Amino acid sequence: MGKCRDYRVRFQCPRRFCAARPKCWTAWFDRDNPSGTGDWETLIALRGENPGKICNNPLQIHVQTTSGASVASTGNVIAVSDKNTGFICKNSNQTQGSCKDYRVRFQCPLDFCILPVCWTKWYDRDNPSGTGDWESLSDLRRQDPKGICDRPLYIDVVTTDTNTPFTSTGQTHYVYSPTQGFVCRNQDQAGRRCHDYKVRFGCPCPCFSP
Ligand SMILES: [Ca+2]
Ligand SMILES: [Ca+2]
Repeated sequence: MGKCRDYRVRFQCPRRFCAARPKCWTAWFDRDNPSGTGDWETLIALRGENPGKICNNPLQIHVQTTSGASVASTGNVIAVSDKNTGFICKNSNQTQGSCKDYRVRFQCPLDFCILPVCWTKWYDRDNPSGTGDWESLSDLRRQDPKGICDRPLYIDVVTTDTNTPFTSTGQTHYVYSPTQGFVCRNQDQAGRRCHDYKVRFGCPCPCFSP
């Protein structure tokens, strides 16, 4: 007198089916100008400044100048241009003039563009007066067991005083991840002192969760 086990199924499809899976593009991002050392449109900085606006595993990067010209047309020597790091043009690499001003966008799975993200409240459980600012996900879950979804997709970290994105502070992280939270250690900083940060997590909205 048993009952059926609970099964799940999946199907193998022709390669062209998977290749044709719908995709989408993010908005264009232009966070830097080439007036300093170059034009830095790195993924880590863009994510820090635009939390939840770029998927975790982009499929492609698309780069053009802010006026819409192709990279090739500029004659610039490009240091980095890939979907994992983003885009970097260094003025020091140019034989004539400096880098143009570029903008970038990323191709993502369609789900990313159509499924809304719900953000938790802001958390600031620690101050950097000890060894650093410890806002790890495990500590935050202990403090607020029901406040954070099981699998956060994104993390947003800003200073508590000026709401400056962590990636714009020039400080070094020890942990910076949607699944582990955020830790800044004083010992890793040039000034031996972290700013005080607050964090929040981007989750699948409850009505869209599996
Ligand atoms: Ca730019
Ligand atoms: Ca803090």
